[in-house]
Amino acid sequence: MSFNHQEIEKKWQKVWESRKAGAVSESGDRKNTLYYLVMFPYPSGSGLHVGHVESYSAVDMLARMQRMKGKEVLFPMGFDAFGLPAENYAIKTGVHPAETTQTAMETFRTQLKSIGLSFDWDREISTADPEYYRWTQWLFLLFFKNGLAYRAKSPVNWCTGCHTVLANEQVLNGVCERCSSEVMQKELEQWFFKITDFADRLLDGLDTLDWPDRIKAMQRNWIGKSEGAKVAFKVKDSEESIDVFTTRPDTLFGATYIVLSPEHPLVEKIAVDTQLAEIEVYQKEAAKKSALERTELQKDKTGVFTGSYAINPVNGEEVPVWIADYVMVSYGTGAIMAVPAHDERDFEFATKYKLPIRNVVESSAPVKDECFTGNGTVINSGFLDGTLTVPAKQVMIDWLKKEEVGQGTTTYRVRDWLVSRQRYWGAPIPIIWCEKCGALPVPEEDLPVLLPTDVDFKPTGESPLANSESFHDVKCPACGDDARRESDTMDTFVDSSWYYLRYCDPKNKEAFAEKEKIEQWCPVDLYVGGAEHAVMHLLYARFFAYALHDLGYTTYEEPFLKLRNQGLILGPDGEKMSKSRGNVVGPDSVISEYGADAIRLYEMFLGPLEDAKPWDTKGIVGVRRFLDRVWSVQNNVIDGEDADLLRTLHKTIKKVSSDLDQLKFNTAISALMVMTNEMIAAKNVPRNIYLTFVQLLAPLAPHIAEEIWESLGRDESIFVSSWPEFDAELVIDNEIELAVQINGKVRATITLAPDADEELAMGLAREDKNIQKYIEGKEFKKVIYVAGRILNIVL
Ligand code: ANZ
Ligand code: ZN
Repeated sequence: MSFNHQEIEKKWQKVWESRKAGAVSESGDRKNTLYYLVMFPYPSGSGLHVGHVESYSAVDMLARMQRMKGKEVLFPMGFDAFGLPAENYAIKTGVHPAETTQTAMETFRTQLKSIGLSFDWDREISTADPEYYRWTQWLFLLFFKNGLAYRAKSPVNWCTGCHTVLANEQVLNGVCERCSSEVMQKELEQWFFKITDFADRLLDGLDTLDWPDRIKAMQRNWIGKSEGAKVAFKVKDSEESIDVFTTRPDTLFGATYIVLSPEHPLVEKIAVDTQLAEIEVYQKEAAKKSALERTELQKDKTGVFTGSYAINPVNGEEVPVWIADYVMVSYGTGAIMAVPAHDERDFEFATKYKLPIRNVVESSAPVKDECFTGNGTVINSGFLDGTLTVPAKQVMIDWLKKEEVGQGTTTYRVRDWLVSRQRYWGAPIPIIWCEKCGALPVPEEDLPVLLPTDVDFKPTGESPLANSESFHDVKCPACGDDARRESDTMDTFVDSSWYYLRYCDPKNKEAFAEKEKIEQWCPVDLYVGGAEHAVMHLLYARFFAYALHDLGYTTYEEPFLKLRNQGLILGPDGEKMSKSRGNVVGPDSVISEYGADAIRLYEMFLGPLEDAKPWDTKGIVGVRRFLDRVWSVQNNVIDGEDADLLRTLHKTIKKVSSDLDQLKFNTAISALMVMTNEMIAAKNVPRNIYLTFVQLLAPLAPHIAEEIWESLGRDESIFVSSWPEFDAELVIDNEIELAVQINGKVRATITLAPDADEELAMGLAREDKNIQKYIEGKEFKKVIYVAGRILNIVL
């Protein structure tokens, strides 16, 4: 017997919408609130995909259950609406991004509603809405006024396809993570956020979070803390001195040459005239290479001698200064002391250019390699001789400090976050440039700085906003002279770094969110989204949270206490879904054929939330059949009792509740399936048992649950009913398997009640053939029996 899902689902979606079923009461006790968040989607033209359905359904199920448990659950949805795809589409077709984004958001909204997700739709936000980006701009200015946003010239990543700079995080294996074009290094003036100020705290904070270990490890790596020393090498016959960063100050006596990165500002100052031409050619070549080509991928190290020498402070030795592109300008100090005997890169380089190699570490075990990178005893190193390398580091650091030629230091791999983009579809950076007064914040009352509509989007390398006169020309807010607006826009990751705060107070016109409302909900209790955001989004949002905390806007540092990543849903062929492979399954047709409840259950039933799992078209039929069976039980409802079913019910309550708490949706669904089979087998099902069962099903398959609930005469929504609790007595199993040991070794198992007495247990053991073999004719020394746990016969 089947039910008409189309009718039922539409009916309940309308009811929920008119009742504002996802809304929260703001007056609630903070202890009774939960904030459940899913990563908001980029409203792409192709609509919702099955991956969205997976994570949103999962969290919706939990939100619905928690509400039935009496919690106030904030569960909002919005759109990450700025970004390159809409802009690129506009370049191709001439349709304005605002228009395509609007259409896409409407499609998304309709699709999201069609799966019965209980979002609080009154809190919907769009990052491209001027009422939202006004506050993105305001936050930019807050950072600017507090020294956390600054403009600086530095070598940056330039995407040759997108014609814009990229953050380091957006460069994957040397190419643009979005368009896969080559990324070059360019020296440009750009806007940065001072994420490096927080590096240590962002690292330590990870220890407090319930996040997947893999994500934490990626963040730790990205932040990349390295402890070592800075050492100054005076340049011979010059006032200059070169600071190097090393993690091995214990090998300072083994430094036989110095390498500057080709971009190092000292290169021009210290190189001898005759070397300049060759150096310039080399610098140009290096600029064309990506960071990866210069480091990991580089097979053959190259470099040029500057013609100058530096003095090793520890022994007064003169060592040649080279430039080489295996040294990166933006790491450490952009200069190294090369210790070829103990560093592989230096070894390779020294071998090629016939530079001296001096062994200063002796390994306790015999080593064959000419280059020994491990720890051992320091040799050929004056006052360090005989010391083990690890303590020698500190001895050397103390010496450097005493001689005032160096100090211990910590370096991080993470760079400040480059936030400016030379593209159109983003929030304009709210700065005014005046020749006299410099960079000034747009006065607060003039926010938002609206995106002009009269611009040519074509990426030229310059920001499209620069060619809009109406936008560009402005008076200086300080002196009133002619000035110009900053024409770069912000990286869209800025928009998504604070959106969860706006949900707390989405209509506020005076502030990005009132502190009290933030307090009411934040930090987020559970955050679910794709693992691809491991570094960028999650690191940036954490930086925002720390900064806002320090500036007094919040009382917590970490924004997302618990994080889970949904696994990829693969195509039916087991490959990643992609248009080019033709294996993309869209949710719409599944919903119309089998229903929203079916797709929700089905995606959760595919496997554990965090695993990758292939779409299985046959599986959906099975899930739908399960719902039909649940539906059919209505016809067999009686007013009566059934002790066996009651026991099953209570075990199911226990299992479903604990599985959902642990995000084990697939096993919760299995338990419901098992119970359904029992109800069908029982023929007659007591009304209360069935109703309670339907309550358990409700968070997972909300439409059918509401419908059954109503048709059995309940007039309030099932979602205002209370989540069932199990009776501890009823979940105790009637019988268990108990291991029988002979002298501590398990020889058989017997089946009995968990509270059976020793006499019964021994009786059963004596009946067992296996046990009989062991005990025949023997005398028992001792019998150890703990009901429900163990029976051990000692002979
Ligand atoms: C001397 C030395 C001796 C080094 C030795 C290593 C082994 P991590 O651990 O990644 O922080 N280095 C420093 N700055 C660099 C730059 N801008 N580009 C490329 N390499 C750079 O690596 C730190 C080590 O990488 C530093 O310690 C330095 O080489 C090199 F037996 O100094 B070492
Ligand atoms: Zn001025």
